[in-house]
Amino acid sequence: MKGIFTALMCAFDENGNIDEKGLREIVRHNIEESKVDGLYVNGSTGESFMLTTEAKKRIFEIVKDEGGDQVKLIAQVGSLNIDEAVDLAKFATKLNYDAISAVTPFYYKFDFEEIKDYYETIVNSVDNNLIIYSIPALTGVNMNLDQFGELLAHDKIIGVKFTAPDFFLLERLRHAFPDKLIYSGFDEMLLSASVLNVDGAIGSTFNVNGKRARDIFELAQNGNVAEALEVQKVTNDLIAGILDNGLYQTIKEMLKYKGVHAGYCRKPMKQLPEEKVARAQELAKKYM
Ligand code: MN9
Repeated sequence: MKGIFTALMCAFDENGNIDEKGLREIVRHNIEESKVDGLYVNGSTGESFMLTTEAKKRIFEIVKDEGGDQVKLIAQVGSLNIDEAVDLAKFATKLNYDAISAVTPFYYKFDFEEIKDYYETIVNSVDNNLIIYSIPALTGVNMNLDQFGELLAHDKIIGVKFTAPDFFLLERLRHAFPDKLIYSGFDEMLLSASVLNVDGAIGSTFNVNGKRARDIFELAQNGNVAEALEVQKVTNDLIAGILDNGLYQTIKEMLKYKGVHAGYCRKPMKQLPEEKVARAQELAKKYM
């Protein structure tokens, strides 16, 4: 379960329906071109928090069918509706997903006892392992080292997708839990996380920049930090361009430029105006 995992995009048509052919092409592109070790399915990048349960299940099925035996698969099942989270965890486990993951419960400012109960309810409902998805900037949930420790004390809670710019906490976590899986979640900070000896990374930009991500991670692991920094610099020129132009829409337009039918983002995400589509195409031409 170590290595480079793409936070998988999903292709939607202009009405927001899953474009199955497009989704299959995105999976293939990640396996064949980005050459990643695994896929993180139905996370933020998959626009999962805007989808019905039925759509999430269909995506789990399609991705398993298309890529299942060639890469590791992690199913993000977190939801404010805990029954949905449990239902999805069971569904993905039945499909043989290698692990499940759940975002910290957000919006209602749950206390830690409630957060712990949420994770235990989900993980105890399945015969599978769980990776905590921590992304404080979007959820508003900040856990400290002791709280991570309380969750990670559970045998089946095997790791954390750490999407935060807090390298002090990341270092503390790494040293406190040498046997747990810690994944870097911000692609623009991959080198900084890699030198702290994370086990891998999960990122949206790996859909279009998977090889550079692997280079950064492996160069840093082998102590070639100066070389890794060169690759991170190019990567961050690309990521700055993507963020400036509209994150998910731009990645989709870049994929489309390469012949991958990545479709559109779901409302309320908006479509890119023509000049931004052109900008995305320039990025694809330059960096892919
Ligand atoms: O899964 C991603 N987070 C979100 C991790 O999309 C919210 C990252 O890969 C970022 O998209 C990326 C750009 O900031 O680092």
